[in-house]
Amino acid sequence: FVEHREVFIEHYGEVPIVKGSFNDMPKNVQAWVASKIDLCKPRGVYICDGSQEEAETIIHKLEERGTLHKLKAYENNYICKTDPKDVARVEGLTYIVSHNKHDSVPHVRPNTKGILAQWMSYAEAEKLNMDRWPGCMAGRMMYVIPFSMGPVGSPLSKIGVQVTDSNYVLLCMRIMTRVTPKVWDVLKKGKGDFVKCLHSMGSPRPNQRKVINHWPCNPDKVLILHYPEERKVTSFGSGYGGNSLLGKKCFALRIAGVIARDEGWLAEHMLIMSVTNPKGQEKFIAAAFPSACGKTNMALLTPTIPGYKVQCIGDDIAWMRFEENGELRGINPEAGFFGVAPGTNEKTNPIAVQTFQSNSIFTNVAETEDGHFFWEGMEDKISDDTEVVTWLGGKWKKGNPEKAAHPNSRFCTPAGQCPIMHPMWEDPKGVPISAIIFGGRRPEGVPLVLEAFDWKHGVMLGAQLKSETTAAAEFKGKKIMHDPMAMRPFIGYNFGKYLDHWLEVEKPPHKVPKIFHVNWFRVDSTGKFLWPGFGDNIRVLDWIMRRVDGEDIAVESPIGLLPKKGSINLDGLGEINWDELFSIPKDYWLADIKETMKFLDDQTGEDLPQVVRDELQKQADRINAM
Ligand code: GTP
Ligand code: SPV
Ligand code: MN
Repeated sequence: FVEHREVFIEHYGEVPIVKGSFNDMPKNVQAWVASKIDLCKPRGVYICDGSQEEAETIIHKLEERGTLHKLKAYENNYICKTDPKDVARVEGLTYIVSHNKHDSVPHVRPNTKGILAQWMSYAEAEKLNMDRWPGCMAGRMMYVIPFSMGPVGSPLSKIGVQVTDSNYVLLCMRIMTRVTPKVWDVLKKGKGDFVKCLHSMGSPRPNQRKVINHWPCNPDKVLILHYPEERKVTSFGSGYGGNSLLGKKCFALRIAGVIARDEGWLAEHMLIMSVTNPKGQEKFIAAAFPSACGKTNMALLTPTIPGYKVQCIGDDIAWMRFEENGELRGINPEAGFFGVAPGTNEKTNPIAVQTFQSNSIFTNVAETEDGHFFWEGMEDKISDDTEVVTWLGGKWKKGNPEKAAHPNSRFCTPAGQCPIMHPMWEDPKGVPISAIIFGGRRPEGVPLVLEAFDWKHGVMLGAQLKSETTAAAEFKGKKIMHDPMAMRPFIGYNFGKYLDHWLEVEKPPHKVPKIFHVNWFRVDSTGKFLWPGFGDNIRVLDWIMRRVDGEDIAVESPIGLLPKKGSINLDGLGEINWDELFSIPKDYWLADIKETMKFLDDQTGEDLPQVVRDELQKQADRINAM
């Protein structure tokens, strides 16, 4: 029987096409895949269809090999542990390649290391690639993954094809994007444009490096390159999330950001949610917080005050464009959540917990002896003598000071399983956005919420965004870092031009939303959070919605419009120190604005829009006059 089937197997040269049909792919995809077969020399090519059977076959194989481990307390939930050297995005090895350097990065001031994207020349990229790609898939299968960012065939959606030698990546891409051969038809009917996404773990057989946790990778040679001019990404050496699921940050933010600039729309690191108040009035809100600063939690928020309803459109990435009638409409280009596990529990985020009860992949979490996932924040779920196996494979019990799960451990779960997805979450037209929120982890000085005076001031507030570093990237320890627009790691072109683009969308007939800034993370002198956060953030959203409706509940301050005392519903919260939560210490803000002006001047030099410079100066003058 097997022999009989062999007859129907296509070949590309010597390389068998073990699944799918090479000839069914559009001609330009065939040509691109062929060139990658020639380059990477896999032992076979597997053209994916995204089906359930396909996933089951792969999962079964990975279970046998030990890469995946079934969590026996659930249906179809699996743990995957990576090589401990491959646990987060690597910003330092992520570059934009372009012919003209300043298409990609701003003119930084002399002796300044630019941190708003890194540029690499074509010549340098070619040299580094030659040392990596030839033969890098030897002995491995090459998976060809057709995917759509956004609903298949919708006018706002974009198509990608990822070639990878990682079947973990295939399984996660299948959750995070729409993987389907229908993509071929869309390409054949349309202009045929697709984003080329090439990925390899960089670990050909026989293995050159010891494989740890059945997770081949090549940490010494990680290199993530974006070629916006060619709508192309190449990612080598890492299998982890944002480094390897190329539809996500590489395509949907860095490459799409450039497409968005060219076509007049916005690709942002934002959640989109809907809030309905007790009067039945609904508003859609987009919010940009840096990595691991609360987007997933806010997008899935369970309101603590009665009568409010929250529904989710997306938790990480928003593509937004202005319609002819001036309305800003946004879609979530993704199909799943790749969310931070630690801190997620039935109290903080019950909706996420319901969502990942099945069909999910957990990376670098711990496991209890009875087959439940476990991580920091779930201590209530286990007893003192429950045995836990940590993400590193060690034995662990409650009270052990080590971390059971990696701080950047993640759940990968289908958005369609989330009980509060909005009925319009896959609507090709998107949803109308009436407020944009920026925020970060600011233990000191920054009030719970403020409103920008206008669009220009709001863009400046976004540009000055800062946050404490988290485990989502390679930075060690906690320090306050600039993360303008929550996009520092995800910018695909000159950040000064990016700010210009934001400023330019304010023109007739565009109705620009109000812009706000929030901070859930301010602490008191003992280090305790001043604000309970999570479900109680609905109280701040309620204030924001009332401001969008023009209610007279704000007072001017040097840094923006603050809530009038008592205008945020604090019913049932117990002790909240309003004055401390909203104080704006003059010394702090003077130092902060000075530092921010220097940062933006150093980092964007002559590319910083004059409007932003003026807004910073006006803010500094207001603070000085306090
Ligand atoms: P990425 O997926 O990395 O882009 O992150 P994200 O912005 O979606 O962050 P996420 O919602 O996953 O939150 C990250 C961490 O912040 C989790 O450990 C949460 O428990 C914590 N967190 C989220 N919201 C709040 C809040 O309102 N208050 C406090 N104190 N912590 C929060
Ligand atoms: C982030 O780091 O912002 C994430 C996770 O959402 S990753 O997909 O790894 O980028
Ligand atoms: Mn993110």
